[in-house]
Amino acid sequence: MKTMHNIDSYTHVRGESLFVDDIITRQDTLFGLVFDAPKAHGKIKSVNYRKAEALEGIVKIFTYEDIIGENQIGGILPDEPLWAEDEVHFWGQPIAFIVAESETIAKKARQLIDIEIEELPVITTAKEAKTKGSFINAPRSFSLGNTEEAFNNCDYMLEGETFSNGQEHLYLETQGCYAIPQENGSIKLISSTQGPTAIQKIAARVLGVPMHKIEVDVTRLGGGFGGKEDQATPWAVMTAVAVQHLGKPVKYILNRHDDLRMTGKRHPYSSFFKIGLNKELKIIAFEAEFLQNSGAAADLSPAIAERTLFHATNSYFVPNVKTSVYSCKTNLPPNTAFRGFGGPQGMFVIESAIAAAADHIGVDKRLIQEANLLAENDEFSYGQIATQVEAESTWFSAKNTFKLETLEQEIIAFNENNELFKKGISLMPIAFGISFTNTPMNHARALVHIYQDGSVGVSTGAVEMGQSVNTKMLQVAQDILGISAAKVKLETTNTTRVANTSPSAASSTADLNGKAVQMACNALLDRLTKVAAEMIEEDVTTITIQNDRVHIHGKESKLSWEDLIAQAMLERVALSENAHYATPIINFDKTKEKGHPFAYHVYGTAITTVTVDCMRGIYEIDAVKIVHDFGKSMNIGIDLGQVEGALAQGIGWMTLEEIAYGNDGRLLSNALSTYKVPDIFSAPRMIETVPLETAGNDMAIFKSKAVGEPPLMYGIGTYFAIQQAVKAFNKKYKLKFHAPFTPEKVLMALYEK
Ligand code: LUZ
Ligand code: MOS
Repeated sequence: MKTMHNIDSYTHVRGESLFVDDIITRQDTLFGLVFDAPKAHGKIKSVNYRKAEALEGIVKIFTYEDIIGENQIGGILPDEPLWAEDEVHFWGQPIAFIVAESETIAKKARQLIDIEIEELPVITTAKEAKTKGSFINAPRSFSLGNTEEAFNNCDYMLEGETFSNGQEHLYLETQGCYAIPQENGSIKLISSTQGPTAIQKIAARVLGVPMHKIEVDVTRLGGGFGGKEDQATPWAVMTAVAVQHLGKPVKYILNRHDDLRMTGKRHPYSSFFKIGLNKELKIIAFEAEFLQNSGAAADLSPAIAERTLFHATNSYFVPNVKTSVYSCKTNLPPNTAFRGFGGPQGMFVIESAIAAAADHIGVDKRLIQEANLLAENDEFSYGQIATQVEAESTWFSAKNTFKLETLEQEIIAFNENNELFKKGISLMPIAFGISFTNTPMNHARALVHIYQDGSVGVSTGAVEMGQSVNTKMLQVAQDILGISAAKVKLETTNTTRVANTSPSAASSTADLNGKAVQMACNALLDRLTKVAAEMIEEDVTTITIQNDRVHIHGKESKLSWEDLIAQAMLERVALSENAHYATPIINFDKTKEKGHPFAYHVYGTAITTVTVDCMRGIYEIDAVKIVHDFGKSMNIGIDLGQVEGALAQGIGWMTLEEIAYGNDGRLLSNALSTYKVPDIFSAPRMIETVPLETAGNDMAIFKSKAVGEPPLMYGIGTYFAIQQAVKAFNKKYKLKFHAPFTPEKVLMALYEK
């Protein structure tokens, strides 16, 4: 299997990599700071900026009244102002933008702004929003077969309720943008965004200028995780408005507190399930109702709700399914994309339903899981027929490779011999659909230049956010052109070089942009082999390029890459190529809620073992052992890194990370002292990932399957392993499905009567 270091490693380690706040600023740069709502819901009676404006060094305080275009930043639905007008809908909602000669002055000014708000009732939970009929849009519903009839023929039927909390992205680099005026009213925005085109489009709308006046440039992000798919936009647009008025560069980098308070997170979900099984443990019917806590505006919530439905049956085949999802409007910051995009929330519910059923019937959870794994040609509830399914293969391979029965026996023995420590084990299979669920978003472009000295510059719509997509793009160019890595440079992601891009998201960035790079390089290669054929008087079909040299019948010739390029230049052959890729086959009909939305699925199975300290309620994750379907990995080092990172993030979501808002809508978990993320001590003591041997899938770049999001859901296994250990200590514990399973909750469960 191939591997190659992340091409950013060298500059990262030396502290030389450039992030937004590292860009050398112009001398006349001004600094921005948001003034945001100090209440979660209310009418703005008055805002008094006089004292703030009087401060020395304050240049201007911008409000909605300064907007020349539209005060509207909504992506999917037009329901979110850039700056509040007469009402606020969440604590932290931007109201004004202070621009000053320094950040310190802006901070002082912020404290001098007086605001009077007439408070309105605050909704913080999805359940309350549903009761009050507060929704973002109409609910969606998927169905297959007939659940009502099927429930009549079940031997077992269970109903239950689950909750999974939100999750803070905690990208190391906070949100921010540096905006620089150009000639004739053009503005360049250097932003930490997953979606450069989203910023260009929304900035143009708010400023009331054509998109060609706005250039967005992205070098790399210090992490995104979905938090910068839509929510990098407001800060960039604010700096752009300021530049439009002031004609000077404006920079705004959020400090951590402001970032935590003002940005949305993973959506908390309250869900209800009903599951029916027969004596053979086959799941005959499954119903679920998902209440998504969307926050105060749509943001990406409708798309995230949709993905919850797509993943509601995880990697199982269920013949009768009925699921619905409500995007509930609350007074929290608009919740947003987060690795998995609603999929993990859906999968947690069916895993909970299976756990509840197993407990009721008195069998191991894994027997029900195993009896229902998806097989070739099974139909998903949304109509796609499953092909190249690896649900059973990864499951049984994990069982065998990691000797599941031995592990189980060890756990039984350990639990018999220990009073105050108990172990638990769980299996967690995953199936994750690859493609934006919104079919029109599945496209990308690449622009490849071969310079006359033979060096190559590659531009794509992909944003590097630490996931190493640029390394993969470089590998594609290098592989197709047959040249060494040192000859290829990845350029910044810039809207003037690659336009109309989809965000780097949905685990699809390497596939979409990689296919475009592949197409561009193949077109160049075609032209170059013709030039070479003439130069060495050989038939073009015999010619390849490998290791920086032209080869004839696979044998090295005297003609070097450099000489070939020099000759192509003399012959006036085009050495640049722009290619466009759009995923074939995929489709989805929202009126029927049926189609074939995914290019393919990624599968895998994780076995998690944990030890619970039954005196204290704390726990350790002993090991997570995974068989994962990478297809044919084009860079196994990077892909294994993605699995481990995603797993840790999934474990954090399921165990430690507890977002808390007060009833007044104020974020309580507003610092790392009150919001715990996994560190080295809470990570599994051992992670072992074994790639499944498969043929790979042609819709994946070089048959190397998407890897960004799917492994996050292995973390769900931790919840059920802990639950099993708790049950081993306290037989009276009634299973609850309320994530995260924090040590406090574990302690209460251990001593529940
Ligand atoms: N973003 C998006 C995503 O806009 N559509 C998607 O389907 C998606 N899926 C996962 C992550 N981000
Ligand atoms: Mo995402 S959750 O921005 O792929």
